[in-house]
Amino acid sequence: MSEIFANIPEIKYEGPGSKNPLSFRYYNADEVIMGKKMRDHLNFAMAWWHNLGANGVDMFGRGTADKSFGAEEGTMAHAKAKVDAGVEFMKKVGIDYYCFHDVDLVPEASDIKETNKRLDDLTDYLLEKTKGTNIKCLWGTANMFGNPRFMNGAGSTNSADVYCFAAAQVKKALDMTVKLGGRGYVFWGGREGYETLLNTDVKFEQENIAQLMKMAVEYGRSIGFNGTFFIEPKPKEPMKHQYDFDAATAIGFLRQYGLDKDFKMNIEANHATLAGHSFQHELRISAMNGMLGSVDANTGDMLLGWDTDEFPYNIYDTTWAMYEILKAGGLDGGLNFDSKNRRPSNTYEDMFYAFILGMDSFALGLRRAAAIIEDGRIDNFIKERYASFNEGIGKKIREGNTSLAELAALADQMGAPASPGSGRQEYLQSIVNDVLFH
Ligand code: XUL
Ligand code: CO
Repeated sequence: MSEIFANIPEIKYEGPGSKNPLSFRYYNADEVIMGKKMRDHLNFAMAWWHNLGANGVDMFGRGTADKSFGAEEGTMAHAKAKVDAGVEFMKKVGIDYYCFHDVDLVPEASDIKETNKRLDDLTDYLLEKTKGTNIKCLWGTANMFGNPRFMNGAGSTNSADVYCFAAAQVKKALDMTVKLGGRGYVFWGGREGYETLLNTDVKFEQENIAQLMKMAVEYGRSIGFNGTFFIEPKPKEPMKHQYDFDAATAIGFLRQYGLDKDFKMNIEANHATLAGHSFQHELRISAMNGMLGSVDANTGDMLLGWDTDEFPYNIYDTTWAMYEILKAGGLDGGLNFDSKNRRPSNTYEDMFYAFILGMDSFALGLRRAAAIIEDGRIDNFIKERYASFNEGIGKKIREGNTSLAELAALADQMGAPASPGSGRQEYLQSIVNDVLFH
């Protein structure tokens, strides 16, 4: 069969000095960093919806990129052409995983039975095309936000009939995730939130979402899904207020409803910044709760207030993300590029440049994060900073072996505490720059 990306070769590692635009400067898949191959630290994945679907359409204009791949859009022939393009693309950039929503794979029919038949066909075709390769699913999900039936939410809908359709889609998406060898299953609460409390019972809606997730766990485990369920927090867009605002909110929800053993977080960089946090903050909050599961690797534009889903470029961000991931001992999932080309970057070559940028940015981040950890100055400083809790009354506080009365008596004796010491932020930042750029 003829190539779709005919003028693009396999992208190879050529090292930092290379001027070849179709090469990696930092991503060397089989190179070992801190005891593990780069490919296994990073587990890069392609988001089916952006790379094979997004054509640059926005609120003000039509698409600029041709993603027909030689077939008529909206047909099963096109759905299969996307598989051909996706598999060729993944082989050429050297990534082993993809992520999908049900309706990214096939055009949705008006009857769900017909949609499911199309999904069966398409997943058969996808398995056939990836046979003999390492390419498989990282995670699957159901799109429960695009179809008008979900206008009032999916798990959070006011309509029991619509809730049935949400359940049916989750069931089918779980079947497909298992069929395609997926390591995870994602719930991104696209329309799970509200516009106004004048028509909304928040507690009722959250209980129903939890119930849908419980049924998903029960069903998933019953069909042999041993992977991790993920919640992908996002504070807003499309809803004014979304229930999975950020990692802390989503973790509290999971614990409240007894879902915390089966679920972890899928942290998206652009969602973190929409919530007024840094990417690193969201990763840290997830990791310290034992719930860092997977990552949607992208970046927002700090001058814009919406989800721009850009390819990662900022090495400080990727370094601190990889620092958190290394410290957490890795991910159950991987780094899914939930990222899309800018509208004017509309050629096939641009799709490759985008992945080269994203993969190299995270590969460089991994190298520099390992260097920061191996350098040790930052970690030692943090350890030292809390040293007053290593012995004496500090130790008793940590062990829960004291009381307000004992501590107050000590404060009386002291009169005033010694200075807690400088935070040394500027000194620490200069160490970071030294490790990053020397
Ligand atoms: C939307 C978003 C989704 C999820 C999967 O902002 O990030 O594409 O990643 O539903
Ligand atoms: Co995402």
